[in-house]
Amino acid sequence: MESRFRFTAGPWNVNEGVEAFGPGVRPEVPIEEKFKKFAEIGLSGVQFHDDDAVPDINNMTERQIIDYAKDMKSTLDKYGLVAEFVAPRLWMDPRTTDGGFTSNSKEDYDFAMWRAKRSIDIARALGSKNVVLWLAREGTLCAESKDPVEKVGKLIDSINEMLAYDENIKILIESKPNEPIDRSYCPTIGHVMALSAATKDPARVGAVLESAHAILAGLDPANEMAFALKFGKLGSVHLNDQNGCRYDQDKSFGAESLRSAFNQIKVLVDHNYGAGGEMVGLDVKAMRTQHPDDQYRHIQNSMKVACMLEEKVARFDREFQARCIAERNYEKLEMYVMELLMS
Ligand code: GLO
Ligand code: MG
Repeated sequence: MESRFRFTAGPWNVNEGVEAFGPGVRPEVPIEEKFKKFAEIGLSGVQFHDDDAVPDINNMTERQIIDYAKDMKSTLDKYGLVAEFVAPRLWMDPRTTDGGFTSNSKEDYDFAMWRAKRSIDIARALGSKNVVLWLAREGTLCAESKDPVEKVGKLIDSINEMLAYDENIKILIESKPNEPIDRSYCPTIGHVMALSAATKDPARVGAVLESAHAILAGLDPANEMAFALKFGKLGSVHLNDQNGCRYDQDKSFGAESLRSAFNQIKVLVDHNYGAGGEMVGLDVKAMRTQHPDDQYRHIQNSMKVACMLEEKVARFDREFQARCIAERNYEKLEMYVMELLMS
């Protein structure tokens, strides 16, 4: 399918189906097989956690980590894929149980900074300028366990340290209001913009907006994208969908609300998203019921919906819209959108 966008996904988007109430139901797929399939279905790149790229990262020297990442880059090259970003996985290791940058333990904080710097090294080796911070456990389960003012300061200090470590790297913060913690210190794009402005080099600190995370925060994904776009700070998007305020679902893009999906694509198209090299991540999860022999379908479906919506955006009648606006006849405009989506 034709698209103005370059799509990506992470190795974690093809998984065994482990969840809180049951174990994996699909066999593990080797990373190279995922790359091969990603290329076949039309993705342009891969998103990485640091330990997706370098699985044994904790037991390797800094030199070994870089060399391993360079080999991973050769594997990517083989399939014509690029690395979109590297994200330190600061939520699995026992040393990140209380968070990384906002942990109450000094040793654990140091471990988080070590992983953040290794992520920068890995990004460089993979040929990417982006490090994504999904601040998974930066917040609280017990509100009284941390001083929120001090911890927001710690987030800013940590980002400053990363910016100082490499003068070319860009930090993209992925906002999310909750899960796995109860209350996050960086729940929305507005918070990301404020954090960015407070760092030593705001031009190098942007945002990743994930549709489901905006919905979990009770916000509109397209307007969250728009907010970051206005500040020139939308560095990536994670398109997916979510059925209201329940556990984080990472449903296929558009599967719950086509009109919301349409408006996300519309704001990206209208504001030339991608012109600066930004890519469109599909952070989607297959249903646990899905058989291993068709376990890329949720990614393919999401990409197909995005492309079909691009086509709807191209057909969106701007003159008709202008007339409706002039008449202040928004009922007419709304019905036009419904008909466009259903035609
Ligand atoms: C989880 C996040 C997660 C991140 C990924 C990259 O809710 O969406 O999938 O996007 O770890 O940082
Ligand atoms: Mg995400």
